[in-house]
Amino acid sequence: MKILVMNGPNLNMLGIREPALYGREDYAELVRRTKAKAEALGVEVSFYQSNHEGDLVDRIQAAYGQEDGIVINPGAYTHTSVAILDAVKAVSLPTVEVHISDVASREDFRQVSYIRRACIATVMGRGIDGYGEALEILSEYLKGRKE
Ligand code: CA2
Repeated sequence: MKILVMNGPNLNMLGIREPALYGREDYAELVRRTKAKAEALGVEVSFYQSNHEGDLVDRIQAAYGQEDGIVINPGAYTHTSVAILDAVKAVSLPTVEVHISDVASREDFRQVSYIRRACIATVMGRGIDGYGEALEILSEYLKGRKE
């Protein structure tokens, strides 16, 4: 089972500021911890981070026929991007949305998620461990579909 773990703009800057919102761990630690969880689940993972909307769309399209599912934190594009929503719909791969912070209790504009309607689940407010939780949800879902 192959899962793509994607991160949008500014998530490469994790750990640099705003620890109260996003924790003290950096992006490298997010990758390390999520890889460890993937190994425990017996899932193959690849990682992709970009600050550019079109590059995120390209990577989602490239997952078609190559990966079985997607875990995605689109960063600020969560709240604006119809293009990323359409890409996820186009490839029709089961997708879990992740947010490090609890977006539901933040500014109004962060409570809008375009991608959510194309996702099987959303994990938020669990820090970087939320990516591992998302992997777990997705691998259970994919196993259920194969049985
Ligand atoms: O909570 C999340 O995971 C977010 O997707 C993170 C995005 C934010 O725009 C979303 O509303 C919620 C921000 C990414 C990280 O931004 C940083 C800001 C300061 C220092 C380091 C990273």
